[in-house]
Amino acid sequence: MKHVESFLHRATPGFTKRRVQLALKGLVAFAAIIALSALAIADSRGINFETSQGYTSGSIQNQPNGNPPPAGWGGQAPGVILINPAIDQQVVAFWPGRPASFGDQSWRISNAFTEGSFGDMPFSPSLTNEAGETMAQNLVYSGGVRQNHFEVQWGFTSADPTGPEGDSFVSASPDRGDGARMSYIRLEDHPAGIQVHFSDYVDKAPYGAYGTPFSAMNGCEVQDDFTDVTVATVSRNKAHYVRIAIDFIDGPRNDIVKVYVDGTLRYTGTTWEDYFRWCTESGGGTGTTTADQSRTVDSMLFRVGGGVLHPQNLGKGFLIDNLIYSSSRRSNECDDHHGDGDGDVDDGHGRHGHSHFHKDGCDSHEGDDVEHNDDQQGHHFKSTSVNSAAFSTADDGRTLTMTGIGLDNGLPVGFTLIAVDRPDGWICVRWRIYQRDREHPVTCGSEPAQGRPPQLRPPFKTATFRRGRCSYLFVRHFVVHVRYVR
Ligand SMILES: [Ca+2]
Ligand SMILES: [Ca+2]
Ligand SMILES: [Ca+2]
Repeated sequence: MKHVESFLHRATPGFTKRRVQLALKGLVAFAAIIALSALAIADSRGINFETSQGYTSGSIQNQPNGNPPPAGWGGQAPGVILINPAIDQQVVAFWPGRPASFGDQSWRISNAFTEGSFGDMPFSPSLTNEAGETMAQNLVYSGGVRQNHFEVQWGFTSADPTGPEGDSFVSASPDRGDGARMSYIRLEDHPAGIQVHFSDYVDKAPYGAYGTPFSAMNGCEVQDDFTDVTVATVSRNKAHYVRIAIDFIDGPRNDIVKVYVDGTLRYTGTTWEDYFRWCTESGGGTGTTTADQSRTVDSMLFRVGGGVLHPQNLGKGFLIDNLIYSSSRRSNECDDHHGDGDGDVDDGHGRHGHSHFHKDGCDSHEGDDVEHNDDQQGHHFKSTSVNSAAFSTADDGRTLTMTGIGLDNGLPVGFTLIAVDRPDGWICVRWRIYQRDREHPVTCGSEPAQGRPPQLRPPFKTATFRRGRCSYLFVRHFVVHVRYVR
């Protein structure tokens, strides 16, 4: 049996070094700094319409700082169509009764003037990286690195919360910059409250299909149409927030749009993908994969459509503020996770060891690695492959569980490593066994030590030892400092 040793994490402030009596022989424990990264945002914009961001009172055209699209607000671009000056919209300062969260300045828009057009309506600044299906059409209107997830949230309230409006509305849509809207939210201001409407395009059976114009036509028949769902009715005199999260998934009838109002999921629907794919009026419906595709998005189109004038709403309408939108990649959420750990261990008597782990995604990836080296004890473990990993998040922390095989002082073992990023507190010991598989694969039991493993205090998390021809490594929950990479 190997010499009994315990090691203390020397990088944990407030954790005084002390020896811990261990019942097991040959224990080596180490602690690590781990980094479990979450989904990376590829590209985002946040607009509060304040002077600090370069916004000033007046038309939103070329704001902030005189920037035309795509860096600033404007009409369709490229092509540089200006926002129709007849549209009743402007950045306003110190609006009476504005919600505190809106700051000093907001953007006001009303439907005093409307029209049936798209290109001369207000478009927000473009993201660098568009979002859409792999084959979605961007033409000249969006670009960058194609992402498949888009999120947008904005705050709104009535600019005239005590008025008798019954016909005040504005719509907002993720768009690539020319009016090819992929989703839709409409705000309607009424004396009883502001209604939030959502619309998607639903292809009912028989479904559109690639092949011929006749197979495609099934996606744009009389039974197929845009919906109009009232997802919430909220008060007129407070700030409310609507958020839509879109997963663009290749192929028809599968995009996912989740609509949240004030943080609560109100509706799950789809995009307008199959309108563009199957309807000839949008350029689709040919039956070919070249023409029949959905569209990309990289900005928000705020539209006052219809063509009917509402002069009584002049100077009223809605205040819009705190607009945030982003594109990101969610091909396989598991593949967007990464775990890293590095730990130096010290027994307080000059002996030193080092541990390291790295894991990308949930399947086996090149570069995955688990190592522990302690020269003084002559102990070296290195993984030969990490076969799987699972990342989970709970209220009390994130967990990375890795399984694989490796060499423990040259002898083959299997292993499980559990890293928990819980920042403090006590955690019950959990054990996993490495079983060496040499000449006799089943000679190593799962309870190799006398009695049960001891309750170790944090930050210990792993333990290895040998008995006879068997080599074991225990991994337990542990507590260390955590560094998040977002
Ligand atoms: Ca503001
Ligand atoms: Ca259909
Ligand atoms: Ca789709």
